Amino acid sequence: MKLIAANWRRLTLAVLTVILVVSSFAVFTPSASAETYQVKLGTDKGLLQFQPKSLTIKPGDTIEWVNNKVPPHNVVFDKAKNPTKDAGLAKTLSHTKLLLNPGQKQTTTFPADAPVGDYTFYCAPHRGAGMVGKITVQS
Ligand SMILES: [Cu+2]
Repeated sequence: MKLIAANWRRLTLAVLTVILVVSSFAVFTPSASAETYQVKLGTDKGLLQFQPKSLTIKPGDTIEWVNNKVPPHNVVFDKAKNPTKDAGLAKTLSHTKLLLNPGQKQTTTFPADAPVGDYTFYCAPHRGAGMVGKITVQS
């Protein structure tokens, strides 16, 4: 009888351990709702444009900027062309440092409370050449 009790206790412990391990995975697995999108700086064909030029995302999503052809490039969000004309937000979304080498990456994560609407961004050296893009945030 003692032996059965000891085995039962050991089994209970094993089951509890499995439950703990499985539930910790559930807690630490990031939620599947936030997405990451890639935007190339300079098209594959060597045009002075973002590829893609426009993108629709949700608050909390991330843009990965990948320096591609005809550098240098940067990413500047226009402080006058976002839903609430928020200069501070435009600044935090921007990467003004010029990327010189193909393959360099930067990321911009839109805050979970980012206002919905259109956000215009440009590449400072090539703005005049039309290197302008738009992120549309939808709820
Ligand atoms: Cu550029």
